[in-house]
Amino acid sequence: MTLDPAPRAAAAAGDFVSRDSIRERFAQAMSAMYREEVPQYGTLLDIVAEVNEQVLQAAEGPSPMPQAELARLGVERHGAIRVGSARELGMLRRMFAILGMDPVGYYDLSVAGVPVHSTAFRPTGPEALARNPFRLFTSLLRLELIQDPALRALAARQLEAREIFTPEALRLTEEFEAHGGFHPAQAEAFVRELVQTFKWHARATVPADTYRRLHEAHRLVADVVCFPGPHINHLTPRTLDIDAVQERMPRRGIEPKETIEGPPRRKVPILLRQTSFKALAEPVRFDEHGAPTGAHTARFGEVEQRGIALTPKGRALYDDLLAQAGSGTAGDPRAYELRLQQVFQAFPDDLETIRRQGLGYFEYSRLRDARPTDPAGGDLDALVAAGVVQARPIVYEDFLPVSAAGIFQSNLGDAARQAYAAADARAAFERALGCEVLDEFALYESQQTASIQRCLGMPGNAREFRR
Ligand code: OOG
Ligand code: NI
Repeated sequence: MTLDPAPRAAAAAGDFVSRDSIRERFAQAMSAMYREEVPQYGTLLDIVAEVNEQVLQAAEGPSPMPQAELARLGVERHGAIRVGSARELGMLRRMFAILGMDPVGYYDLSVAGVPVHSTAFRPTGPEALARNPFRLFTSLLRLELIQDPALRALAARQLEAREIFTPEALRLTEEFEAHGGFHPAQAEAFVRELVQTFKWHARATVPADTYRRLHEAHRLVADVVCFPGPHINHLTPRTLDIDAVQERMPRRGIEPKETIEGPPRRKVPILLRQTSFKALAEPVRFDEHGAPTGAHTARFGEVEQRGIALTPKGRALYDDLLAQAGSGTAGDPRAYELRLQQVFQAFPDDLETIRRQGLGYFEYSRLRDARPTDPAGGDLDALVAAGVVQARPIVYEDFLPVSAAGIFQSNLGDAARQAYAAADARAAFERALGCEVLDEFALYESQQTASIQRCLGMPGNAREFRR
């Protein structure tokens, strides 16, 4: 990249479509495609819209959410895909960068018996997140965890031979990288081409018995290796009351998994709560003469409720409490829920305590009618107490590995989790990706710090006020 762009290049850049708007179109196109492919997703969107409407109407006083977040609520989605090779992951990283989505966080799912590791591609700046927070949980299959060497080699060959991107998507990516942007027609073409990669194909690329062998190694291996591309496996809307959605699903013919992943219901939602419904077995044609048909369960539905992002201290407390609740309640969902409620009493359930104890991240702002001078000598807590500065919780934009493992498992139907050696594979993942993943805590921290600096009007000094 040149440091001193020529005036002509600058003029051309002015006509480029913003990454945010390309992402917005991509999210819309993915949602429209998935609605066609999985009608239950449409039903789920209806239930979520109803519940959100009711929650907002029932809320007394000022809106429970800031305006920017309310605006994004109706279009907010995350999805998930699984790829099979370093090349596929590295290429996705370049393509998602065009949409303003960068890899945040590293999730090792092998510790939970799922042979993948993952990151979340998402927008990272507060403005981009407010515009459209579309995220894709992206997993890379870990072939080295297939024990049988012959089967491992077969899977590798299969993945080597496939091309999941259209020639036009590849060409446009290079064009974007060469020129630093897209004009409207290029943006439109790119979105159309990129969406093709995530389509469902009711056609396996291997004969039925190969599918069966890979499926026996792990269902996920078959899902990644036996198809022409990384079909989007769910798209998740965000609800303001996940318990209400969970309760309504069966009435609309959708059967949710038994328990909600993540923290229990609380007054102040923290992190992320999620529930999913099981995928239907879908007919598949196998790649052989006489084309016997079979079935594959690939796609499912999920909803999520998001709460405040936790600091490392808050997250450590969350992880600790979750582990405490998990022990000894396996197999009994009601007992688990009760225990979860009980154990989480140790996590403060009002915003001010969460803030004062440094458990969560906040965005600080001066109230409009407040005096510009500072009656409390730059003491942030005193300013908050005096009502001069307001602290709003920052929403958690990421994922939770234990929850993700629960979502994977509920849809894989694996009775027994497979045991894998917990090697640190992060470096290999980042090599495949072509860069290091961003640190989610650093992103929240810098948003909080910048807001404190704006509030106190003394850039550079806000460090002392870090929580
Ligand atoms: C991804 C499962 C994880 C979440 O929301 O935690 C996930 C997958 O099944 O590919 O989407
Ligand atoms: Ni998900």
